[in-house]
Amino acid sequence: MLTKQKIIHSLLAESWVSGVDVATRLGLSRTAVWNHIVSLREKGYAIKSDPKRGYKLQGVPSSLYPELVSYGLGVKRIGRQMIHHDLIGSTNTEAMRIALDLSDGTVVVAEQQDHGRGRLNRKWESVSGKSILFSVVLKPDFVRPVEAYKFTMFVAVSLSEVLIESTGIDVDIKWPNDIYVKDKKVAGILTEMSAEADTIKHVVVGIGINMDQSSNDFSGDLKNAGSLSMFVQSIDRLVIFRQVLSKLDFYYDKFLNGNFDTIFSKWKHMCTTKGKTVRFKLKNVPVVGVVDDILEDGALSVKVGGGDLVKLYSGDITIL
Ligand code: BT5
Repeated sequence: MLTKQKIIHSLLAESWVSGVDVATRLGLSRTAVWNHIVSLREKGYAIKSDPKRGYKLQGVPSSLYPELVSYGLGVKRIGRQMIHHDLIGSTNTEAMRIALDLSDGTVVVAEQQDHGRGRLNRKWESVSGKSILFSVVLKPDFVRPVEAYKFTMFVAVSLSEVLIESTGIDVDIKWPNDIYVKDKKVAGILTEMSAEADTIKHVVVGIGINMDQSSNDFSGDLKNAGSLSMFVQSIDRLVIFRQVLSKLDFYYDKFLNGNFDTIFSKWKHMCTTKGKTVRFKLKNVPVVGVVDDILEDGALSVKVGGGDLVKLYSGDITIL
């Protein structure tokens, strides 16, 4: 753990922390501790100092800094290592770029992205500090490239459960990767991977959650985009992010331990796409059908004219 992180954790744990105690615990001089306090203040921490009592944390910045996110997090893999950026092109692009050097579960998080991506290089919009934008690097040993949909599924289940548990709102999963509240898309998932023949080298799952945007924050053509603050009164980015990381860690552990069936049945239960009339493109031709089922291999089975079943493994559907 970095020294600054240890100092913040001490300050979060106690109301006053003496400079001598911190210096002894961390093996630093009192001047070194003071220098860290100065740079933490520059980062936005409000830290009171008193010659007799030491230091007291009076306020924290609104950023998703690793030292705040990690405090008492208790995760096995996801979020044990975190890299934070104030501004980056895309956390997915960055995580894919450096994945080889990162351990399983490392999180790359940003306050703002200026080239945020959806699938097929579509744009993912965000406003600084109003979303949670992060990517998780996963390096499971045994998952085959054809099972990539399982990552999207365990992430969708984790996100939905956190939102239901912490806000009480109804959340729907729209196949394959969208999280909706009522008719608004409030979160999206982008799963990318680097694979060789039958082996996955690493997977990067990118997650964007709209927290506090108003409808004016989305461009005009994004009629179905929404944020959680449109549905719930007070919602805290840091609290939700920490809950999402612990939930991801919980379900990733289940996944690694061969319990994907539980995840799949939860996913199916929360996915409202079944039974809906949908439009999609088949070899570039628009087709309308009724969703018959979501299959174990992640495919959407759609009944089209004449009763034929079409299996969709990727792409977009419009619910009619
Ligand atoms: C997604 O793609 O929904 C995946 C979004 C993943 C974003 C995260 S943010 C952190 C990480 N770093 C990245 O660069 N990406 C990931 P898709 O299903 O293709 O949906 C993209 C479409 O959603 C766009 O074409 C828009 O129509 C719409 N859209 C764009 N921004 C949106 C927003 N903030 N909220 C809701 N919809 C949005």
